[in-house]
Amino acid sequence: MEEEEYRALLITIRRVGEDERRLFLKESETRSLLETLAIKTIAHASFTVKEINPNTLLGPGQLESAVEYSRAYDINEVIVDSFLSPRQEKNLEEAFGLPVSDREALILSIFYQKARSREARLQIERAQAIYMKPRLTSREMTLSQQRGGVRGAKGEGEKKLELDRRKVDERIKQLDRDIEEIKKMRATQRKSRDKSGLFSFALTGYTNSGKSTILNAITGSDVLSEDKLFATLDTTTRLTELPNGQSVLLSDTVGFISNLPHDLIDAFSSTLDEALSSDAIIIVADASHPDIRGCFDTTMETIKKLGAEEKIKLLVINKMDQVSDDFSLNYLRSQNIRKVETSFKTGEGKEEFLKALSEIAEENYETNTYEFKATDYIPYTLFNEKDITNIEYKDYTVEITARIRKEESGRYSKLKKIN
Ligand SMILES: Nc1nc2c(ncn2[C@@H]2O[C@H](COP(=O)(O)OP(=O)(O)OP(=O)(O)O)[C@@H](O)[C@H]2O)c(=O)[nH]1
Ligand SMILES: [Mg+2]
Repeated sequence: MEEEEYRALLITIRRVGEDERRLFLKESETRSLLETLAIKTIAHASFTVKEINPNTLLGPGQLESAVEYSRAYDINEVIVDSFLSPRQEKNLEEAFGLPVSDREALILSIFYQKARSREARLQIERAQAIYMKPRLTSREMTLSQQRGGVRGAKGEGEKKLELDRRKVDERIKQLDRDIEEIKKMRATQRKSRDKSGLFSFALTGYTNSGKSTILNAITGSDVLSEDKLFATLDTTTRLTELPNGQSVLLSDTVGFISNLPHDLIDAFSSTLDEALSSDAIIIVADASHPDIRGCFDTTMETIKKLGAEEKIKLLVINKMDQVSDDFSLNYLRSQNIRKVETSFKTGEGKEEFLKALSEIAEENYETNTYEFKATDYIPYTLFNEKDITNIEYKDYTVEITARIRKEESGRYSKLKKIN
């Protein structure tokens, strides 16, 4: 059987006095989200509201014309480009006689489709469950069951949840336990990774900025990279050797988006924690994006929320082959962060990027010489063989010169440092 065509009416809300350009950018982003989900936007209605109606979002006259619209265009799903309360959603579904999805549902649905690893799947299922819970009591069974059939924006999650709140609670608890398990495993992995003493970088930034492309170009891995929002959700970490011979770790992370639902930030916090526990954060910005500033601000806010601001060490201004707006580009150029300008399409700036990584990693090392008694063997065991650059045996003492990580200098504090 052919898959049912998905014909959506997109409703956007304009607040009186809202910035026109911002609104336009927000709308085009929503269209990209819909494209990613392969949803056809058949009609688009935009309503200016003075005050949001707590019951129906739109005013009564506006709602009436929106419903007429949906009939005229033979729409089978309504998408509202805002966040709806469960009550608003229920009332709108009744008025339209159709499933209604909001921005959160769209993003959840994309995440659901793209999640690959078990952890990402558990996290997204948990976010869906939390999203659906307050919506289950108020919803009429008939509509929800119907929706199960439509490839609705809320996707499979709803079918799986079975419309019972108590079951949802149990499921959330189970998911929490499973996620906790994985977190423990990750922590163990991380410990062994830390022991390796390798310096690590996390690539972060707005969705579609080029993070996966950079990981692939540098490490020769083959993470999915495509011109869609949220192409990759999973954290991938690869070992790579920099031109100065130093081995470092580079991780790709889930992209950010403005108005990312809270549950989702929570949901992905363990994945993000993992990435942000890297030694340094690289922000990748897309110089061809129509809203450079908005993307950068969202990225900064999200990193701040995650408490990792101090780790930001490099801003990569990527897609320089496609710069659209020099004025906004200056916003990036004026940031007080070390910068490189690149195009990972043409290869421009790749060398500088690698050089920046070497220097950032290098800043975290120092080379010291320690002296200790020749009869004392314990100090030897403190050093990794590969870190030792020189050993001198004197009559009664030994002098070891080693390259150590600054943050680990405490380990050597009992030894006498002679330069
Ligand atoms: N023109 C141009 N396109 C680029 C450049 N770098 C990456 N792209 C393209 O931008 C799109 C997104 O790249 P990705 O690497 O998937 O971006 P991402 O940041 O990983 O995105 P998400 O995983 O969705 O968060 C792809 O179509 C890339 O081919 C560049 O320097 N110039
Ligand atoms: Mg990616």
